Amino acid sequence: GIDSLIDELHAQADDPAPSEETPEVGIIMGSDSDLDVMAGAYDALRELGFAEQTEYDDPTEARFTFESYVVSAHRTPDLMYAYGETAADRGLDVIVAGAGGKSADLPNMTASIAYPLPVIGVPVQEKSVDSVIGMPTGAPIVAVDAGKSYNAALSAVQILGREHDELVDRLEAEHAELRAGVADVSQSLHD
Ligand code: RP5
Repeated sequence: GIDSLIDELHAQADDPAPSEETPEVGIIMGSDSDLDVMAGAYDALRELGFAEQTEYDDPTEARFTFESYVVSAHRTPDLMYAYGETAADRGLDVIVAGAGGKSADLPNMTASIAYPLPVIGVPVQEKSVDSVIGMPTGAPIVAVDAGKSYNAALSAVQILGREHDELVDRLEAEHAELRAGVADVSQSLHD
């Protein structure tokens, strides 16, 4: 249940695993109804060679991993607090947080609780944008446009790239493919 998950998060923060066994990226979302939109974040991470941590019995097999949880700011504020409060100590480097509706508070609250760990907010719908990005001075959040969870994950990997040259190489390779794709489309206009 929620209480045992909260206990588990605190236990991991108090006695963290070696960094090669902990996920770099945490994906959280307010409801499983956000999954369709948040799937873009999983896609981006997988394309860049990340694996979901739960897929591994031996977590050191995957060089880079992510974890994901449903955490509701309104239904489980205690879990949101525990997740944000323990994130850095548990070994996360960056959080991608999505929420929908007009009270899309999970990204902005998590950003404040986990500060100074970076949180990239994903408004699941257009009507969620103001709630995600409307933060007071001194309480920052980085956010993408509505639905752009793919870009949120790319930004998370850009942040990780400052510490891992390998990820910069992967981002550059992905970008080179995009460039080539534009050239192909452009050429096809003249075929
Ligand atoms: C938000 O409320 C969630 O992020 C979700 O987008 C929305 C509705 O949730 P459900 O009622 O579909 O679970 O906090």
